[in-house]
Amino acid sequence: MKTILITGAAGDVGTHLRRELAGRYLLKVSDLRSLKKINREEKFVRADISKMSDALRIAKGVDAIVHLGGYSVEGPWEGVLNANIIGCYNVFEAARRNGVKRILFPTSNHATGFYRRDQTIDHRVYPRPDSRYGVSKVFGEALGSLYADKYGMEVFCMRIGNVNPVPIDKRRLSILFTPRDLAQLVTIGIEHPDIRFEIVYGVSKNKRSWYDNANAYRLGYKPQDDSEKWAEEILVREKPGGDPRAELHQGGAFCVAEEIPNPAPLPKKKKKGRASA
Ligand code: 15L
Repeated sequence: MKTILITGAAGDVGTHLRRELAGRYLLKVSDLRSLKKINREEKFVRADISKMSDALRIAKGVDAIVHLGGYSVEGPWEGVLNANIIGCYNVFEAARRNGVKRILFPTSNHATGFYRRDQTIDHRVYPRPDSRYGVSKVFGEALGSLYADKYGMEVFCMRIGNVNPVPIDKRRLSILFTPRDLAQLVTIGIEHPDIRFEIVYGVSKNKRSWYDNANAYRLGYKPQDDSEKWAEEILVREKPGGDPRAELHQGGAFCVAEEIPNPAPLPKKKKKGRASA
């Protein structure tokens, strides 16, 4: 059975993924925070990926890395820099030095959030980040491309929408990514024999999607879920108005906000500039 390192395992996406992958892989799970519950086939290692020594330690002896660790929304530059620029570099470099060839990098819909909602975009569009956070995801994609071309690593970038069992608002109807579809795409990223450098969209088969996800389908992705069955209920609930720039663009509030509340804040005393791993 393959051993997979999941960084940022205590976060929302990490928690869904660990549950979905349980029993299919040996999971080495890391984070700066403690995990609420550790399953039998999991091994927890606490780490701060903004430190190279920690990144080198956790990347040892694994077959692939799913690098979820980092700042997951728009926020102060110092936090984004430490977690998503320095931390991301450390994880790629630690993988290379440890001979781990395959990295799955969950980038984000916010790498392309300044495309308009009336546009359909595919994996070949030029990035249009909507935030410092979005810029950090473009950095991760570029780093992945470098490590694939220069060092022969196998890099699978998933521009993730919103991981949730159900959509939470109108924007998320277009980018819902259910946990079981997430698990399917991650499994392709781990198992597909021909990955060199790929960008795919991490979304379910949503009727209202803004993406042409042909590259994911080419690799065998067959999403099971479509947000449309919740559309009526969501649209009735949605209050009209809001910032017109947010409404116009795919990134929504990320296009206008300086800070989005962090869904997984770090323990208070460690918050400044630390990276969850
Ligand atoms: C993301 O990239 C974030 O990590 C997540 O917390 C959500 O905000 C998501 O995008 C979204 O756009 O809903």
